[in-house]
Amino acid sequence: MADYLAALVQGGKSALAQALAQIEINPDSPATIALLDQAWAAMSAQVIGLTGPPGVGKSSLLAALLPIWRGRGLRVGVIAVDPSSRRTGGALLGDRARLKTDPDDQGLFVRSMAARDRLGGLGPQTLAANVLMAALFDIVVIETVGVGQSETEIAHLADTIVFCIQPGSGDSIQFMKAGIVEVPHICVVTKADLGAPAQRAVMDASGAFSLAEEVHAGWLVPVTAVSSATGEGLEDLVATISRHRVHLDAVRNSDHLRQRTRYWMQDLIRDRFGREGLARAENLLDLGSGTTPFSRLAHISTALRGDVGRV
Ligand SMILES: Nc1nc2c(ncn2[C@@H]2O[C@H](COP(=O)(O)OP(=O)(O)O)[C@@H](O)[C@H]2O)c(=O)[nH]1
Ligand SMILES: [Mg+2]
Repeated sequence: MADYLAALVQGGKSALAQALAQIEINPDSPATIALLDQAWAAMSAQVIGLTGPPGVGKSSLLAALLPIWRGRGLRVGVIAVDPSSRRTGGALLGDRARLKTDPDDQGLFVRSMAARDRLGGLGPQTLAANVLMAALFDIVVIETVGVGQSETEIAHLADTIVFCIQPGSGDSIQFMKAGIVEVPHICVVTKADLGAPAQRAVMDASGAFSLAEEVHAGWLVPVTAVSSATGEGLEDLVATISRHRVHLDAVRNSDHLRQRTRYWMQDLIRDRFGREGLARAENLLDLGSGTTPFSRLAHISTALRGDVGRV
C-alpha cells in the first residue's frame, strides 16, 4: 500500500491543508481511509483540549502559548472549533481573538472548523483532523467553547483537558453544579492581571477540584492563574501540561487507545446511521488485531447501507 503519511510529511503544511480538504470532499475514498488508518497508527502528539466559556480568553492564551512551545522546538497543530457558525449563525459575543501565524513556519499549523451540533460541537471532520495532526505534530490543541456537554465530548478526543474560567464569573460554582468538575485535568484562571478577583477565583476553583482527585488516577487537578496580557503564569502552565503527559504515560495501558477509538467510532456511526444503525453495528465494532478503525468504519458503513437497501 502507498505510504500516504510519508508523502504528507514530505509535503509540509500545504499537503496537510490539501489532505484535510480531501477528507471533507471524499471521506469514503480508499486514499482517505488509508491515510487516516496510517495516521491513526502513528499518533503520538499530546492532544490538549482547551475549553471554557466564550470570552474567557482561550484564543489569547493559545496565542501566548504557541511561541513558548515553538521556542522549545515543539511542533504544534491547532484545531480551532469556531462557535460562530453554530445554530445562530452569528458570532458569539467575546470571541474575538484570531490566531496570527507565520505561513513559513512548518512547525505550526492552524485549522479553523465550524462547530456542529453533533459531538458537542465536534464534527467528524474534527476527529479526522485530530488523527492526522496527532501523527504529524508533538502537540495538538483543540480550542472549543465549553458549555457543559462539549466538555465530556472533548474528553474522548483529548489527552489533557485545560478548562478556563475567568475572575468574577462564578464559573467554578456553575460547572460544579453541571457535574463536569470531573472532566478537566488542569484548571486555568485567565486574566490574572485583574488581581484580587483572580486570586479569589483560584481559591474557589481549587476547592471545587479537590473533590475530583479520585477520578484522575491520582492526578490532583492544578488550578493556575495566567495572564496572556502580561505573560504571568504561562511558563508554569506549559510545565504543568507536560507534567500531565508524563503522568498519562505512567498510568495508561494499551487498552486506552482502543477504548477511545471505539467511543468515537460509535459516535461516527450514530452520526451517519442513527441509534438503530449503531445498534446493528455493535458486534462489528471491536477492533481485532490487524484491523484499523477507518477501514473498519468503511466496512461497517457498507454493511449498514446494504441493510438499508433491503428494507
Ligand atoms: N485583562 C485581560 N484580558 C484578556 C486576557 N486574555 C484575553 N483577554 C480579553 O478577553 C476577551 C476574550 O478573549 P478571547 O481570547 O477571544 O477569548 P475566547 O472567546 O475564550 O477565545 C478579549 O477582549 C481579550 O482581549 C488577559 O490575560 N487579561
Ligand atoms: Mg476563541
